[in-house]
Amino acid sequence: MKRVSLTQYLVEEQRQHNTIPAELRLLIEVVARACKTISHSVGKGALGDVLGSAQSENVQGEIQKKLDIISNEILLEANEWGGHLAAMASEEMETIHLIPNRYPQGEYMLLFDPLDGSSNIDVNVSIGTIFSVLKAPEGMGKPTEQDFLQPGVKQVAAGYAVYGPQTQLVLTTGNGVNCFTLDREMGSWVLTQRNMTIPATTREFAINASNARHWHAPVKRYIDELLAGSTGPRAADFNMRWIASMVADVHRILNRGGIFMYPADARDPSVPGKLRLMYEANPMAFIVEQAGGAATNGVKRIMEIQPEKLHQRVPVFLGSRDEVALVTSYHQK
Ligand code: AHM
Ligand code: MG
Repeated sequence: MKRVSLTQYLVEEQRQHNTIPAELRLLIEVVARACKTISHSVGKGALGDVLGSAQSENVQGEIQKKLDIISNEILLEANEWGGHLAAMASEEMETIHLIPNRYPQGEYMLLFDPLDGSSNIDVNVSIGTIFSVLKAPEGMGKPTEQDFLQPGVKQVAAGYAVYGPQTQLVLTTGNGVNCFTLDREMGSWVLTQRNMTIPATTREFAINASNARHWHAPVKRYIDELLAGSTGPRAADFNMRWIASMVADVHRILNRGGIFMYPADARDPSVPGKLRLMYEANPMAFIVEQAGGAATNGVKRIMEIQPEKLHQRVPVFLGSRDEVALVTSYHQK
């Protein structure tokens, strides 16, 4: 079979659909190259002295792991010089990162979670990088946090890399979802799955069930019905998976269907769920919708939420369309 590289795919997409201008192509290639470097560090583990905590906290008050910081640095450094970006934002940085004056400023804005699934780093379980690309607003001067606060429907590209048994890159530019596998010997990304699609129905769900006592009524009802199995109202047995790396859970759903949930719960009304809207939920929602799935916060489409803060959290229900519709309908009742 003829191998199609990431570069070739991007060039051909631009020729056929006009959706990936040269600057965006450069951006995607630079991010993909950074993910290659992160994958290399992840793969070294203890041999590269990259495991463990960094003795610092991020803006969300979470202890940072060494790899969180290393990955953040890799992405910043890789993306500063190309002239394709106006600014960047990251889970690991309190405010936005401007492009240094010595480099030209471009028209795109990049957001990322440099290393998602941090709790899995030290135990050799799949982790990933998530990214979202927006366009700078018309007539923007020096970029501010406000310029980033655009709803997910404005994303021009989104993707993630998953560092698992294989390193893969899943990408959308608004024309379907494609998956590239890193050829470690050649150092290149090779297109291995075209037009990934999520089946509308599923018998598999993902939620951290240790929070069950805090769930709100609609989530309780939905999960109780799934757990009741073939003798319950759903008249079917459901299987459960929870990796605690959103990237890995979403990757499974893209490959064989399923529903992923990280709901808000009764613990602290000022913290609606765990996942962040702008660099976790939105890019994943874009990918999932492009693969024929759905993504809501329980009430509305995630990508239509107007962000108010860079690090805003949001409840997440995403994956197979029929199940997302059902749990969303329980919230609306
Ligand atoms: P992180 O960005 O700090 O790694 O946190 C996000 C991760 C998601 O990947 C995952 O779905 C979730 O946190 C797991 O949370 P929990 O430990 O509560 O199960
Ligand atoms: Mg994360």
